[in-house]
Amino acid sequence: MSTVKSFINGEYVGSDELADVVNPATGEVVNQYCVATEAQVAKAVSSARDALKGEWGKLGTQERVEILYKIADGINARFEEFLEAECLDTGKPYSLARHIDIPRGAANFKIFADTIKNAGDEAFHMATPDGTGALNYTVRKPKGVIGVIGPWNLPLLLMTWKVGPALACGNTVVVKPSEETQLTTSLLGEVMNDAGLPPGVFNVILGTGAKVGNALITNPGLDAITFTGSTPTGQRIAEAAAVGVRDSSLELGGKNPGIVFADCDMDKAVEGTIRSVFANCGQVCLGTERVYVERAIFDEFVQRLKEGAEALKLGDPKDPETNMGPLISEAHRNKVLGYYKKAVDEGATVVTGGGIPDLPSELKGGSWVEPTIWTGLPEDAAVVTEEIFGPCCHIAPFDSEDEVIKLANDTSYGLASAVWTENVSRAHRVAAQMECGICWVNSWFLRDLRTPFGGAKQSGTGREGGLHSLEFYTELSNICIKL
Ligand code: NAD
Ligand code: 6OD
Repeated sequence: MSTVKSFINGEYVGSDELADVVNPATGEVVNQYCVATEAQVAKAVSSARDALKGEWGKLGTQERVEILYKIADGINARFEEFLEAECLDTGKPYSLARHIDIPRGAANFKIFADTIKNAGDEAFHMATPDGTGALNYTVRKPKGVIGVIGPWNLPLLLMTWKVGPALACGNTVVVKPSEETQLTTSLLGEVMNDAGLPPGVFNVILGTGAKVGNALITNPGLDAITFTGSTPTGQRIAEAAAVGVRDSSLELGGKNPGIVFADCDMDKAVEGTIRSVFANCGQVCLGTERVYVERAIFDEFVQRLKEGAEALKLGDPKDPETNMGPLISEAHRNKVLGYYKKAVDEGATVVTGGGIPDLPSELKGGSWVEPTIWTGLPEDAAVVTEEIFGPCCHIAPFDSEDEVIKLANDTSYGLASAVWTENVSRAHRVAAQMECGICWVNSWFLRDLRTPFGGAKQSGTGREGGLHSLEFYTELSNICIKL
């Protein structure tokens, strides 16, 4: 058992208030963490501000790029340590974190180092009445001290997705990871020191959202806040950011549709939908929770999805055969099981699952639930409208393209959608009408990190990714020179 600490001004700092860290696969307390005090939150922000004015603020782009490369190499050099830490905190299968979370966590530093290195500046010649003209050109400056607040589902990946571009642009950061999953963010402090990042550029404060998160977002020393998490917390963060007219970037929840046309490649559609519903135990903001299937193939598709769900192997996260882990916590399991009950109360047909799986005794204390599929509910049922964030979906039939586009868009969220069809004209036509930030055709979770990422409607504001991240993390100045 170790004690996880905040990382402020290049040093690990403890506090007298300790909180337990539970392994969601077993329910055992595996670590403790020191809750950051109010003074430590303030110190993290002031250290980040001081660092802007120090050595870091004087580095050129190429020097920052070299440090970012070293950070990526540092994560890769300690790959197994990051992997163990992430899987202990989240309970996710090693096979998943080995291929997605940890490599992406490292890649986020390289990608944004390359983005800033290759970003051009705008320049415009303008006419003037005296005929000599003027030259306008833009200069990118760091925005300042950025508050980064992360969720627990892909902790390292989603935190570095923000910290990578923030540092690439010359900002300093104060990161508050989710109270459920702090190990990899805290560990990153050592990597930052080893990479030669000056003290105060990267700070981590540990604690709950209500206490430590709130102390951070209400600290006037932040220049902008970037957040990944639920829609209600996103609204609270936007309110806090409005004080002082600070910018915020919000990546929020989803209730994403999957649309399966009769002209799909059935094998691909089934395999892709299984992944999009059950990957990471359904705790992926981009995951599918509503599946619409054209009536001609409805029964076959439901049967095949049922077989796929029942073939998933739940168990020890270290076992390479395991492809589904537990939910993040007992509290989240209670929420998900509440939806499982509500679905039945509202008249669902339970195609598979709906309860707690029977697992070996050492896992019985964990937050496990069965992969679950329902049919037969009306569109206004709770499990069809509300984000559950668990391994479950409702499947409904549809009869026409126009009908399914309406059904898919009839939600207050707008994060992602997946369309399964082999008809290329239909693919373009339907994708263009999806009201969301990303629409996949015949795939899911396939992402070029240079593309814009974010949500429509209540799934968020702003876009990050590639050059779009630079827009959030830099303050653009125009210089106009009269020639
Ligand atoms: P959450 O909103 O409960 O918590 C996210 C973070 O916000 C945590 O670090 C938490 O401590 C902090 N927080 C909570 N209240 C706060 C407050 N008042 N002030 C400051 N910080 C506060 O979300 P979660 O349960 O960690 O994550 C699940 C949710 O995140 C789901 O809704 C999911 O869809 C969403 N999510 C979205 C994306 C995306 O990219 N759009 C990615 C992952 C997760
Ligand atoms: O791929 C990403 O950058 C990203 N933001 C993924 C979000 C996953 C949500 O759980």
